[in-house]
Amino acid sequence: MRKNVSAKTVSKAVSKVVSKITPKGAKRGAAPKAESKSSAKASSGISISSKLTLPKELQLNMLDLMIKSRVLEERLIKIYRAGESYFWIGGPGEEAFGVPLGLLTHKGHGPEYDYLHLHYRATPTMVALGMPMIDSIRLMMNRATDPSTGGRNFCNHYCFPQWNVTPVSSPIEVQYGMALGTAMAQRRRNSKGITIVSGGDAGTAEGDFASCLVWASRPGRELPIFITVQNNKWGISTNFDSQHGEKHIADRGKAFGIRTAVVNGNDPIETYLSMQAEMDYIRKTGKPVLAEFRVSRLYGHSSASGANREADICPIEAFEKRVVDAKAITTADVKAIWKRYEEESKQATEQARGEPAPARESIWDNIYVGNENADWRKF
Ligand SMILES: Cc1ncc(C[n+]2csc(CCOP(=O)(O)OP(=O)(O)O)c2C)c(N)n1
Ligand SMILES: [Mg+2]
Repeated sequence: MRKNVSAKTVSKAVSKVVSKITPKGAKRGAAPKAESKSSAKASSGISISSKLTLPKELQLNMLDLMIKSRVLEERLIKIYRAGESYFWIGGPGEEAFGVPLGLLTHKGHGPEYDYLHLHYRATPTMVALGMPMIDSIRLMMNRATDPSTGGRNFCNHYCFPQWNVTPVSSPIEVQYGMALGTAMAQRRRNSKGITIVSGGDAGTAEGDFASCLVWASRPGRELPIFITVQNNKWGISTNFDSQHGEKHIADRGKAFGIRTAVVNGNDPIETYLSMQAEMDYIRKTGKPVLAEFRVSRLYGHSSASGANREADICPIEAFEKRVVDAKAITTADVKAIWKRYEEESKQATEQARGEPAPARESIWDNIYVGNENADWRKF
């Protein structure tokens, strides 16, 4: 597949792009440098310090979507606290990763477009793809109107087949195995689309992750798959440093000949540029990339651990400061964005409150294809 592009041409082009976006003195694939004096320390140890840049409109669009996603997630937490939902888990702290991913995805239905195999912290990506706030709230409040699951699954388990967003799975890491399937279909058809898979650092201990590396990199049968890991340095309450002998999770790709990158996922500009280069490489060569994005986890693991704000670096605060300092926007205008989305989230909650819960009869809907064998009582 994609035989018209020689490996040499691609690697030349990519190194050109990479040298353009890599700050002086920094090595591609190396961890971002320690933060500047002015930036706050965090448990993730990753702050915004790069001098990279993007067009002003794109930066403001990213900021807007990051705020929208955060307001939405904080609304979901409030809904949980008000006793109007059972459980919360989500993506605050991953906005600088998720928003660029959504913006760079070729959105559509079928193998000519990108497939997304996401995990439960993917709200920023879904918001950037264009998911209305209310569709997340409907899922959170288990309404029949929830387009992802008809009110049957718990929050952030999105499923948007019209955008190739495959169902988020509660068992972690299985998406790395499933993603191989869409990548194989795309390879077979020599299609323009690529497959994107995301998940957490702790989950990479599972066999599905290793299977993904093996099957993505078979010589002569490489797959067009963007394997991403959001490393927040936690797996519930187990910390990264007590579990990983390797310095970077991405380094594991090297043993398979997979191209790798380690990216400051708290910096939306570095993330955007790096993703763009990696996704271009996959589209051109049909080969995989394993990229690790260092991110924050701002409200703990989930409502199971209290969902309280923690002292990790906030990628939005840092980005806001940067665009305001660059005079791309005023503080007052940023505040107005927060307010507008706050209002939208309240109205959406109000609307979802008035919508029906799933009917009893719908319990077997969407379980297996065409309900075949769905009802165990008929076995
Ligand atoms: C197969 C499986 N094992 C265990 C769990 C319980 N569990 C839910 S989230 C989680 C931690 C995942 O950590 P990580 O992969 O780093 O993702 P993060 O939550 O930090 O984004 C675990 C162990 C699960 N859902 N599925
Ligand atoms: Mg983690």
